[in-house]
Amino acid sequence: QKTGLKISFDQYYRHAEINAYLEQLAKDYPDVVTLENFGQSYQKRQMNLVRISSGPRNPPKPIIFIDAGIHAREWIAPAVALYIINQLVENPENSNLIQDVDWIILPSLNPDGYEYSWDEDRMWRKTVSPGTICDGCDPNRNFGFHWMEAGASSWECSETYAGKQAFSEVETRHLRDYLNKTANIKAYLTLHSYGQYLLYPWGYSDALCDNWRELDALGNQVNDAIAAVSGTTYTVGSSTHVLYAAAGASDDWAMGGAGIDIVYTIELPGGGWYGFDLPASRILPVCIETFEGFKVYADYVAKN
Ligand code: ING
Ligand code: ZN
Repeated sequence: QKTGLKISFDQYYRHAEINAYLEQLAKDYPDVVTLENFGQSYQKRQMNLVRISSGPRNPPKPIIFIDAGIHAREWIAPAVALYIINQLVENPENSNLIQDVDWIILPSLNPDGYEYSWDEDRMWRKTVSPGTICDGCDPNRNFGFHWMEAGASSWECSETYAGKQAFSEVETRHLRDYLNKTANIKAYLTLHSYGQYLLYPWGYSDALCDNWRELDALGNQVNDAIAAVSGTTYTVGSSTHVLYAAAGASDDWAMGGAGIDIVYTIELPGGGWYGFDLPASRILPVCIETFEGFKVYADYVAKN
């Protein structure tokens, strides 16, 4: 019997509330949702992910892995991740989306930073691991693939501080280990804000990944599907070509380290005063339009 814990998309949720929702879903939909321990954050917050699957198949179904919240202040990212989970599990109209694809979704990859952005500094981006002068490391410069080669800082007070060494942060190590041990991940999608970009590798230099034409074409299809809802358009291209070079990001590592083929950093729309503080009234419209893009990813992964 469902306990009826209701999630809505007119507000942002604290990390503990996100955990509570995931736990409840796993209880309410045990045939479809599996809650998994991803590990603990630096400050020992519990990080969970959900696997969403209509059931096993032989050979196994391809998996779409989605994470969000690697940057603390980008609150719309966990919100969209929760919406995807909610729609895949609780909306029967979307049952086709879990027939041929399994989904693994981690809505809160930097929970310490996220909570700090609620309680202390709305503009916090990094982790909170202590430094000598300044705390925190940019987890999206901390992955060990061409680490520190571009767009990252070795100064610990910088917003793009890459850490003392690659994978210095426990949260990035958890992601590395999870992607390394999990077979059949076909697509890695990481949610950020803001700017409306669909970015594919590489970020460490202006080189393009081998399958960039495929990623460019698919990105344009995703953009078309999102734009059809209410006109929001995304810029599609490699990180370095359309935004800026940055080494040590999770997307480069997902492709170059974990060997995943379909890899994008998705920069969701901005809003509010700073760009990261999209008003709560904008959450639902952004979720609805973005979900159309995820349908395109699911379709592509199922067929290729
Ligand atoms: N932007 C991303 C950042 O980490 C990015 C952009 C991602 C650049 C991946 C290169 C590679 O800076 C935000 N908003 O975090
Ligand atoms: Zn970001």
